[in-house]
Parts: sequence; C-alpha cells; structure tokens
Amino acid sequence: MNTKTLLLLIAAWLTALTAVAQDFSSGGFSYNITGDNTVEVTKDYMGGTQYSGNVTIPSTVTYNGKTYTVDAIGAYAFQYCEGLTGVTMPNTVTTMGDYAFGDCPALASVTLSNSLQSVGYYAFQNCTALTSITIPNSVKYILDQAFSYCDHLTTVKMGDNVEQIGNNVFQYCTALTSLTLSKSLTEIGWTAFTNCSSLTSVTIPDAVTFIGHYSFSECTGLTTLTIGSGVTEIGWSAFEGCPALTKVTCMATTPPTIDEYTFDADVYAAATLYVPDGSVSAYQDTYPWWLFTMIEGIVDRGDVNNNGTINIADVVELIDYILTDNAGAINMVAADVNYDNIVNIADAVEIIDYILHGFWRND
Ligand SMILES: [Ca+2]
Ligand SMILES: [Ca+2]
Repeated sequence: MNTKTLLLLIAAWLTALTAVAQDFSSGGFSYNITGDNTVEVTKDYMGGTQYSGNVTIPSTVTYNGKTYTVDAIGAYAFQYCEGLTGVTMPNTVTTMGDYAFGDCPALASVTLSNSLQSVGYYAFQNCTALTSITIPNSVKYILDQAFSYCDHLTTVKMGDNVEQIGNNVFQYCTALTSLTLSKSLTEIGWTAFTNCSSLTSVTIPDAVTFIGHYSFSECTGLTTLTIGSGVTEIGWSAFEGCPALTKVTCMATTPPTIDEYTFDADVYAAATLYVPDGSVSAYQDTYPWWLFTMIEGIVDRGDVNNNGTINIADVVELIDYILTDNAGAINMVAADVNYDNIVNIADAVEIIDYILHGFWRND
C-alpha cells in the first residue's frame, strides 16, 4: 500500500468516525449534545442538504422539552458548504472545532461570537470570498491555518486581547492590505503571513517577543516595517523575499536575536534601519544587524528614560529632572514633547495625556 492510499483510507475512516455524531436536528441545524445543557452545531450528516445562504445560528435550542445552550461549532460543521454566503454566530459560542467553516467558497460575511476564545485550526481556510474579518475582544488565540489561502481577504481587524497568532494563519492572503495587530500579541507563529504580497506596511506591537520563522517571507510589497520594543527574537527568514523593504524600524533597545537570512541581502544593503537613539552602536556591533549599511538613531518622543517604551516611569523621570535640574539623567530631546525647546511641566502633562489616550494631542 502506498502512502497516498494509506492517507485516503485514514481520511475515510476519520470521516466515518465523525459521521456517526449527530444527535438531533432543529430549525435547519444539526446538533450534538455535549453536556447537561449544552450542544454544538454539527455537520448535516443525515438530512443530505448542506447549510446554505445567510445563516444565523441560534443561542439556544429546545429538544424533547429541554433547552440547550449552543456553545460550540463542531469540527467540520460547515466545511465544504458551497452555497453558504454568510454566518452569524451567537454570543453563547465559546469554542469552534477544526475546519469549522473551511473551504466555503461563497462565504463572504462572518460575524464571530463575542465570547469566542479562539479561532479554530483551519477554521476559515480557503474561504476565498471572505473580504474582511473582525476578531472579537474575547479571542486570545488564532490557531494554525485559520485564514490561510483566503485570497480576497483585504482587512483584518484584531481585538485587543489576541495573544498568539499560530503557524500559517494568514499565509497566501494575497489581497491583505489592512492589518491591525492586537496590542496584547506576544507571539507570531511560523509562516503566519508568508506570501501576503499586498501588505505594504506592518507594525509589530510592543508586547510581541517572538516573530516566527518565515512569518512574513515573500511579502513582496512590504516597504515599511516597524518592530516593537519587546521583541527578543526574530526567526530565520522572517522577512526573506521582501525586497521592497526600504525602512525598517526596530524599537528594541537591545538588538533582538536574528539570523543572517532574516532579511534579504539587498535589504541589508539598501534599506535604512532605524533604532532607538541610544542603541545605534549596539546594533552596529551585533551580528548580523551590522549587515545593515545604514543604521540611524531615532528619538522616540516621550521616551524620557530611553528604554523604548513610554509610560509613567518617563513622567517620574521628567518631574525628577524638573525638581533637580539633573539634565544628564534624561533624554532632553525626547522629553520636549511639545517642541517648544523647554523641558517643563507642560511636557509631563502631555506625556500623561499620551499614556491615557494613546496619541499626541498636538500632532
Ligand atoms: Ca521610557
Ligand atoms: Ca516642552
């Protein structure tokens, strides 16, 4: 038996295994009872008709006189539903199984549950009609391959609490132009955005510590990259095949670990690397960062203590300077946030305002 035959047999066996699971149908949906009061939506195995059109999944369903909460979308539940054009998930749903909406070629509109904890493995893979997705604030994890090959997806709005983007999550989303990453994001998986060729600008939030291997490889349209202050490791080939990069900013004061092949040789030669003002020599002395022929310091407005982030510690340092006049202790250029050539309490007020609201009032 060759490998392909074996795989087909395993696939058939898995399908048979899942096919036995369907406890009842109601209102056009099939369900499995998963707990005393809970059900998951499952594939329509017995009815023979696939889900189609715009569907709104109910939050509760009554069966044999008992009311169940719909708290999950089962694995494969809507996979290969060719006529499915839209889905609205009730806010009772907290989990979704693998391939839940995978390979639905007409699925254009998706509203996720505000209680969803994670977007499942392969959840929307190959949903080639999907143009935008909003990830709710409840979601912490976007699991491997969740949106891979969604080649009409242009806009991804991510809630503030996504901590991890798994492997291959957005690979080959070739139309993706607007990407807002979560400020809670700590890890970007391997190959997560590879071949997102329409991306022109990417900002990696400060909370991210690890940018996965090949994560943005072959993003051929990428010109501007900003890496947050928290990054400690950028994987090999993370930005390989991104020849259009001309401006790379890395806000980490200590040069993160990278590989020679993290960036293309042409990028090392032609792009400008911007790093915190006090860290230029550290980058110039660290392999392979020193391959960048142009390394320039940036003054991070409001980063009074030069540590790459702006927070209350900067305000404390600034007030300490105002009280003691010890100018050597602070970055005077960064401290003059209102650009009036005086460092005084007005600057401290503006920094507090920035910390509270996230933007500078006098921009
Ligand atoms: Ca600071
Ligand atoms: Ca000032």
